[in-house]
Amino acid sequence: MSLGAFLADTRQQLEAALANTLSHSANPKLKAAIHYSLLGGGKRLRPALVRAVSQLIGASKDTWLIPAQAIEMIHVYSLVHDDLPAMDDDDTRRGKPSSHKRFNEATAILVGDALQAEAFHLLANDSRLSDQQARAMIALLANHAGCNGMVAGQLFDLEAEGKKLVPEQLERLHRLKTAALIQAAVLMGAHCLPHPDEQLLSLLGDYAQALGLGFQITDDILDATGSSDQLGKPEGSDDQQNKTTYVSLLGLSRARSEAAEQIKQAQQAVLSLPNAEASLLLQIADFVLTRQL
Ligand code: GRG
Repeated sequence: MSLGAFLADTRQQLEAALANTLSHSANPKLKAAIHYSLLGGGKRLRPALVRAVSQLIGASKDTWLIPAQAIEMIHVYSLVHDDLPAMDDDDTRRGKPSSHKRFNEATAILVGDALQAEAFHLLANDSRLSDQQARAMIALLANHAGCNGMVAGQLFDLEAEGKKLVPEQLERLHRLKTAALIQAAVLMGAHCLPHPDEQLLSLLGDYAQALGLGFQITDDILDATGSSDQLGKPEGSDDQQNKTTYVSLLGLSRARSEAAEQIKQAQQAVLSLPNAEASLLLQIADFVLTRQL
């Protein structure tokens, strides 16, 4: 299957599963607001990573779907909260009004809260996962999303507004804010098999860290060079918020080389894997570098 077909098929299966999962919400307004936020586009990169890794290690066919939904829920909660006036204050996301613009701030906060709870609820209740697998995935996701991952990075990001960061500070911020969740996606994919090999986990962890940083540097380049129509959010928003980015720190040309370097490192980490399915991980890495949104 080509990467394009793989991504399209992953998106279709994921969205069908998410639509089904959402049908149980008790509050119609909450349900509508979650539906709007969760099913309104997006590349579905993290679910694709869960599936690609689960295929690579030969996990049974549909095991990826629950962790894929869970990680996308955490990702979408972070986008909804990130767009709020108290955070990045963005009016558009994925080419549409942000959730707090379409509904209101309180509803957008609650959408994020509900998605976070739902992600862990899904993992705790799936009969395809053994208790041990569910526990491993819950611990992984909580760790990478929370105090030692994305939330910690988000606060570093907010604290950095108007300050000039040095490269080490910028890297720490993005390893937490962006790369940690990408790493969680890859490692949850590995836990689709009941007892993943430690050496494999280590290689995949290296792949994901470099991929996550490459993803963020590319995001900074797109923010500086893309149009808002293309991005589905205002272009140049990092600049307007007076944030240090890889582009402001290194310049466009060196930022491009650094993104390419990280993607090369990600690919090298999985080149030693004996399985032809690793080619999907190599192609996803190329996609992260060459994407236009
Ligand atoms: C609010 C706890 C909390 C965290 C927010 C993810 C995040 C942290 C902020 C989003 C701001 C941002 C532009 C981060 C850079 C990298 C990133 C996560 C971009 C968005 O991810 P994509 O490109 O989005 O995968 P789609 O819409 O394709 O799912």
